Amino acid sequence: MSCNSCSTKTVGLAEYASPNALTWCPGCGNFGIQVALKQALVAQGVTPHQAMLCFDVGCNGNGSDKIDGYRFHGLHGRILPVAAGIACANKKLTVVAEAGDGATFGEGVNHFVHAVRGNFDITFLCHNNENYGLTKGQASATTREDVAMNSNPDGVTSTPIHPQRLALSLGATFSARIFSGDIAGMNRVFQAAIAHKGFAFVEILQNCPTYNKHTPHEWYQQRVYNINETDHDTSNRAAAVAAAEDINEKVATGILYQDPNSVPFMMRDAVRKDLGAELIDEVKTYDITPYTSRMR
Ligand SMILES: Cc1ncc(C[n+]2csc(CCOP(=O)(O)OP(=O)(O)O)c2C)c(N)n1
Repeated sequence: MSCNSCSTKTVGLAEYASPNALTWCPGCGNFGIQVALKQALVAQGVTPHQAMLCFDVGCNGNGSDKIDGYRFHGLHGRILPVAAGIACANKKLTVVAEAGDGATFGEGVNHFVHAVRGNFDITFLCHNNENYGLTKGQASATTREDVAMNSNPDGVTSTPIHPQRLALSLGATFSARIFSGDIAGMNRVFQAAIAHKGFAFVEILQNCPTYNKHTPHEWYQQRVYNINETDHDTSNRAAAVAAAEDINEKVATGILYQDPNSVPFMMRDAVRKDLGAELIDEVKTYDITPYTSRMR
């Protein structure tokens, strides 16, 4: 195993291995996502000591103890502020956050909005299986209209959130979409997201064989194509918005938009911009006894 101070050693997949058994349903998209994440971290030369993997609550979050490295398992919908705080405190870490569409566009939609605006230096993998998987198939904010779910047996009546439209309208500096059945594609996009300076939003179109019967693995397989193999200009936000629109017939995957001049949150702060020190280097010990003694 290599570490921050002995970076000459190369990292291997085995370093991210965990002895804990995976518990996802057979055929779940989470298996491929986890494999691709490990591959991308290794390809980027990120050791488990240099990675901070942050998990939300949900089926996706049940991967938190099935991979090695520094990990944090947060509350439902709340992983982005935790990950943002970590990225601000120690810029040397590669911070990856994972959450479901329920957490991201339901409970935590406010955090998503401000994480994009802040351009915190995080890779955010949003597992969009278009339902609340862990709690057994309720409709989420991305479940399509009229689709019947366990919470809505007569079909969803609310207008779904379109993740790419939302992210790009908020000024995302990196917005990508990829299919959980495409491990090579995920590896490629995850690597670009990890290397990006700022908030890298990766929406993963994830199949859920147990509760999402409307867009199964084969449905995506027949519709997705790699937009990065076309003449799409990833630095053109309007082109990205147009390319992202279709989620029904021909679904563009790959990097839709990337701002090549993205400046992450901590580098935008004039006070800290030229400081070599990290916030964690400035942590001091304070004697708070005088303040607490009155409480006795
Ligand atoms: C604030 C809050 N609301 C609801 C729950 C209950 N809950 C736990 S997991 C979950 C579903 C998770 O769905 P999603 O975020 O889409 O992730 P998935 O399981 O599909 O990967 C819910 C509703 C909770 N733990 N906390």
